[in-house]
Amino acid sequence: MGQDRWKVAPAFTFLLFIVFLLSGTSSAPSERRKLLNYKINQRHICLGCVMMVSIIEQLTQAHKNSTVQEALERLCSYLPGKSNIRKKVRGLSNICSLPLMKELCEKIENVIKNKLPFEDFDGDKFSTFPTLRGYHWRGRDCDDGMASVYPGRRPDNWDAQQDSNCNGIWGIDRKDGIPYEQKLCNGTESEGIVLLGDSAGAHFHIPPEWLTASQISWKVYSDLPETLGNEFDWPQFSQITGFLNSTIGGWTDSIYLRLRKRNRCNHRDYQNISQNGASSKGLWNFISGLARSQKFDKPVIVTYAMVGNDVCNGKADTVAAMTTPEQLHPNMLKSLRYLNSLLPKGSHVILVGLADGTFLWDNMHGGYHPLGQLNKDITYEQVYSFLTCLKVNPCNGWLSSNDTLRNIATERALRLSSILRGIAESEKYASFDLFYMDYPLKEIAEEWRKQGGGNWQLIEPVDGFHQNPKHAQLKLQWECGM
Ligand SMILES: *[C@@H]1O[C@H](CO)[C@@H](O)[C@H](O)[C@H]1NC(C)=O
Ligand SMILES: *[C@@H]1O[C@H](CO)[C@@H](O)[C@H](O)[C@H]1NC(C)=O
Ligand SMILES: *[C@@H]1O[C@H](CO)[C@@H](O)[C@H](O)[C@H]1NC(C)=O
Ligand SMILES: *[C@@H]1O[C@H](CO)[C@@H](O)[C@H](O)[C@H]1NC(C)=O
Ligand SMILES: CC(=O)N[C@H]1CO[C@H](CO)[C@@H](O)[C@@H]1O
Repeated sequence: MGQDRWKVAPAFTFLLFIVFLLSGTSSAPSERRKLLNYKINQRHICLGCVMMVSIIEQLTQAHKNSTVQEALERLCSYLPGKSNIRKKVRGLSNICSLPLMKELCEKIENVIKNKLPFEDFDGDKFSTFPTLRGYHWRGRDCDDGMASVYPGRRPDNWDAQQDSNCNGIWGIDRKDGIPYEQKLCNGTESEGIVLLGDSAGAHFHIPPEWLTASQISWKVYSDLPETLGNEFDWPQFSQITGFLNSTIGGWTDSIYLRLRKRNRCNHRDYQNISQNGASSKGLWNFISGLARSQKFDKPVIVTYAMVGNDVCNGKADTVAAMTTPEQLHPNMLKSLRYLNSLLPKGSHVILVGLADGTFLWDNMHGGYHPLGQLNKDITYEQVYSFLTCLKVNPCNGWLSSNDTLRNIATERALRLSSILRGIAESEKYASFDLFYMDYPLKEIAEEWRKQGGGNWQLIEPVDGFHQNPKHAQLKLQWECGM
């Protein structure tokens, strides 16, 4: 695809950033295209605007007290392309003009909706296209013209003629006339990996360089197109389904890569069905995105990891909006019954408990946000309360200076985790066995301390909320017992 359609302005970035922060609190069901129907309201525009002004201010200072106009010019010159939009931004004198910002947002929405279709020609849910929930999200299709060819399939006729499961193994060994797939894969218990998760699972990340004046340069925005296409998630680097070496810090290691290393027959057999803002309440709406056939496919390991949004929400009465144990229990049973009808026999399902979000406040509130690093003037405590004030705080319970409230959130998280544990202990299913594990935050922090790190380094700097790559890496090591 050409780069032309990506001549976008930074205003979008920040607005979209806000929209995605907000989507961290809603559990609206959405399909590929609906995912891109951003709801933009005055509050987000205002926050986007404040962030813009803040970046411009920093730029005027970092570049020898240049004027706002010069700073804006500079920001524009860092952006790819020479589109009208860029000209428009360049011509902006009143950067807080709400109607104009709104217009810009609508434009990008149209660009994404009309010109960037998800490409899946044979309708098997697997694609040869990376972003927009293509192969960065689930294994790359090796024949997008045939619905019976996709990763994870049990081989047709031992793949003597064609690679029906896209693992790169097919054909017949001339020496003995035995198909390679049969020789190499039969009896090896090859299996795939699926993640049903929230933004932590999808590996949510906004590069802090985008917001930190001293680091802004032309290079900094070069990832922008891909990042937008992936909804600010980086599943290709994530700890469950990651497969590409990271360009956002650290190297990639994932359960998928380990399964693949152990057995090359598992190549490409991964699916991430994660969504920013997902929770047990929304699970039912998107579990149907999972592509697996009891009849035709190999077993899978399914990890259910909704680690925050059952407690986190942006509602004013945040406690009332938290998932209750009485809601969680039937929701989970319904989803598990569905999985039982879908998953091939011999699969595994792992339920991960909720993370304890008091970690966020305890470790972040006094530190400086990237927007405030230049002048040492914006702390996370201020950012959190600003977000609350604008009604876009992704987690009113934990990102709050009210410790009674933070404790209520933690108690609820513990209750919900214990429901998950109880289900894993008592329910039995024919297609899979069921396990529970706590979210190992304490163990991760402990390990990181041993390596000389500080807890705050385990949290995403831009939003002060999500886990970062270091965190994910330590978590994987802990889960894999090394
Ligand atoms: C910018 O101007 C302020 C006051 O006019 C001055 O204190 C500061 O040192 C200047 N910064 C730079 C980078 O020139
Ligand atoms: C595949 O392996 C199973 C057991 O490991 C064996 O019973 C079966 O005969 C094998 N099939 C072929 C076609 O090699
Ligand atoms: C990532 O890079 C490291 C070091 O260059 C290499 O050893 C590793 O195999 C790479 N991993 C992937 C998934 O490409
Ligand atoms: C803190 O939160 C609790 C629980 O929601 C609430 O009852 C209390 O009034 C709050 N305290 C303050 C100072 O806002
Ligand atoms: C390609 C892909 O994985 N698509 C699915 C990912 O998950 C969402 C729900 O979160 C589904 O709507 C997509 O179809």
